[in-house]
Amino acid sequence: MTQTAWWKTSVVYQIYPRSFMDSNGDGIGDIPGILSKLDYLKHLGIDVIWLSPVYDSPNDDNGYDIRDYQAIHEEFGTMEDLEQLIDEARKRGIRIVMDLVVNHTSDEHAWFTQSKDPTSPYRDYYIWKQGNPPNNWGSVFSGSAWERAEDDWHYLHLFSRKQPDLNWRHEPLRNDIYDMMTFWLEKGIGGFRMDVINFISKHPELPDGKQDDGEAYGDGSPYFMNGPEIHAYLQEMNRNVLRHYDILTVGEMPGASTEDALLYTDPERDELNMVFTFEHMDLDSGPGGKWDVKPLALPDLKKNLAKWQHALLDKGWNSLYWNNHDQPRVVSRFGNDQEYREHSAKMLAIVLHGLKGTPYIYQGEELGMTNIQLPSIDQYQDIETKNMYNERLASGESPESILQRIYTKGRDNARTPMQWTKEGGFTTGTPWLAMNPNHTKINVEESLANPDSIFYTYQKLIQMRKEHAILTEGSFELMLADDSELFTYKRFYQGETWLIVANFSKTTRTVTRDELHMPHDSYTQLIGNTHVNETTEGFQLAPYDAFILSF
Ligand code: TEU
Ligand code: CA
Repeated sequence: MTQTAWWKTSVVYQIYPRSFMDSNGDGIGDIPGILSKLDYLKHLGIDVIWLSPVYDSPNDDNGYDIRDYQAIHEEFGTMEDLEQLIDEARKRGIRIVMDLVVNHTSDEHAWFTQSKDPTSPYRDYYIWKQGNPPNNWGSVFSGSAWERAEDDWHYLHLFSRKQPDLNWRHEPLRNDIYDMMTFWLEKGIGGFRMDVINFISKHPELPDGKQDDGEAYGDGSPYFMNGPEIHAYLQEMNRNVLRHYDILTVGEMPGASTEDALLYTDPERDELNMVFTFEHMDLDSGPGGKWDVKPLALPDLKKNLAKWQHALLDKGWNSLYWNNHDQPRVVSRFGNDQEYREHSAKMLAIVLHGLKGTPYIYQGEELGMTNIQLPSIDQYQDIETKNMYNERLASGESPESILQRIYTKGRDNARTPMQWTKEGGFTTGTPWLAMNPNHTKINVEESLANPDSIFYTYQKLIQMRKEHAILTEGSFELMLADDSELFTYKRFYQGETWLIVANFSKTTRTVTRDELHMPHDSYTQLIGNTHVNETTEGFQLAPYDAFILSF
């Protein structure tokens, strides 16, 4: 038997550097700040840090618009700081995975400034079209996906106009990207998280997308998501770069189905280790997209996660996540951030970490950090949020109504500074984005002091993944798929069965052994946010109770 790959038994912790820890009082998190918190992360027990972009950037999209791939943003520190971070992390058994943003650059990247000249050798590094915009595509961040640069030329930008899309059909561009990746791998990093990597292959004819009545733009996604050359590019990247290193690779892939994911992650195809699916993140949106907010129906979530578990059970691999820097805080979203905040945060942790795959924790998730409600749009920083606000305001929607959408789905919910102490502890200055006022109660200091805190549930779940092969290897079966309150499933490995039971509701529930197809013998409780309570009626579940039993 071959040894299980290290990235299958690892737990990843995502750091959004701007919001993690500020070392010099300018209100912006930085690399020395991260260095000062490595022991905290070691104590939590994580194996890998995924660092959101720290590269030189004009910050139109907080670093996802890169001006220089081989330089560190001066707000974050220096290349020496980053090398020290890699070193100090390694000493603690932690690897650093870097964000790789190569669907687009900043419009201030030297490739793009040169590319504006039609005779430049860099012209074909981007997607330029003469005349009117060649199609009706809209940008993810509102408005057209085409920007007029000079005279009658337009360039494609699927995100902001300061994020022009790279032209992956052009081989010299691909080779430059591979060289840049090698530069980072030679520094000893542990891999890449690849930003919207399934967007890099555009349909060569750039056809119009479907445009609904009353919509200003069409939906180009069928022509740029999982496009015609995507597997060829990833296989080439693998041959040229990835396979020469023992690394973790995860592709961020909106619009990837389980069938796509199997192609991306089947080890025999030599592409990536795993992908981030968006399907479970889209279940509380209506047909109008993420801002068309609707309540989650629990069976949808269970069935979707189960579908992904089954699709990648024998071949390929799943990533597991509730949160990242683009998503609202899960305890506010799928849990209860009021009276059951701690209880439901632990429940969410147990449900996710019981699954097969590599779990990702987003900074502050281990504290049960919550969404924020800022009174005015002026206090928000995120470009997606601000553009959406202006677009809807112009179309006649009231500020109050738009703010409600932002409170539920806005990306700044995830980006408020990390809450270290009851005073805040993130900065001695003014934070770049408001700190959540609940830092007086929800913070690291308090969590570490309380043996019953959410932090220690995460710590234990991480530890369990190291000790029990069933979590990494075991098969999966969803129970009670249509129950709208309970999330229960089983894992099986070498004669052992684990039963994960969670009550996703404020209702008190009973569930019987028969309903759970559970033998009538003894069991051990491995973890929980409560002591399992079985009566002659069955298991008694208080609101948001969750536990794992083995038998
Ligand atoms: O996000 C990809 C993406 O598709 C986003 O539009 C995501 O769906 C959106 O934030 C949800 O509203 C990646 C990064 O994670 C994000 O931070 C960047 O803004 C984006 O790419 C562009 O680089
Ligand atoms: Ca700073």
